[in-house]
Amino acid sequence: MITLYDIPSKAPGNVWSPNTIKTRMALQHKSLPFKTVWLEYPDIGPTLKGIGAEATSKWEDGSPWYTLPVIQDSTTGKVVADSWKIALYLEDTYADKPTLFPFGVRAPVEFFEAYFTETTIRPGMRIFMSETCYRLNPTSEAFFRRTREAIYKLKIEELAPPGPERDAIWAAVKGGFDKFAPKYASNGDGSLPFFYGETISYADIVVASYLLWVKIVLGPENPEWKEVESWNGGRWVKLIELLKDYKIVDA
Ligand SMILES: N[C@@H](CCC(=O)N[C@@H](CS)C(=O)NCC(=O)O)C(=O)O
Repeated sequence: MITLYDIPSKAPGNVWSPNTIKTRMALQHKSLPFKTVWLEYPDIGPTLKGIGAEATSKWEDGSPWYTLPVIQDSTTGKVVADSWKIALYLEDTYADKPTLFPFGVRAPVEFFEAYFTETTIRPGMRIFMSETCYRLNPTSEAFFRRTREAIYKLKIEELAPPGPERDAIWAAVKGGFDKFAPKYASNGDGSLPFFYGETISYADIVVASYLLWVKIVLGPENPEWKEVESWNGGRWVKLIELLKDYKIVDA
């Protein structure tokens, strides 16, 4: 059995993190059953150190920065950190299951993820970070607030206050999606929904995971999310709909 470590929230079903949603969807694409262990932010480092997970980055002071998702696979005894490394691990370890990387190639998907996040997500980080903070449970919220305020050198409330500053951030996010959408749709006659046309791959899981993050932290009825739904001919709602069988919330 695979154990997925994830971060809970006040959102229905707990799930919100784009990186752990990628792993949730990847596990389901491969039809691999898993169970979730929920960790509030302050417990991530100590717990992961305890199970021998690798840190994925470093804090400014050089100390290890532990992040989720992490999976622990009781069949192989392996502990894997980082959503991309987990996708590769699942692909290699469970090669007989449906592939996350059609044609056996990973590089196009790795480049795709980097391009997608840089173009569409990075411009909106101030909005997404503040909205994430408001959705976390109190102990996580306090940790997230302290660490992110230190990084941005601003109060969370100052990251994307309503008004012209926030409108400009949204305009940049929309500009990013307008640039990205025609490239994503450049297979066939432009109507095919996935990176590989009609075939779901890890690339589509990445896009859907970030969209679900935005939808969850804003809330499905939020006017800003409703705007996203209308962008690029409704392509993003359709994508989420096409991946709806990959249930991101535990049964
Ligand atoms: N490159 C990592 C990034 C993971 C990441 O940033 N995870 C966030 C949640 S979305 C986290 O666990 N942060 C813990 C912290 O900031 O202390 C991956 O793709 O898994």
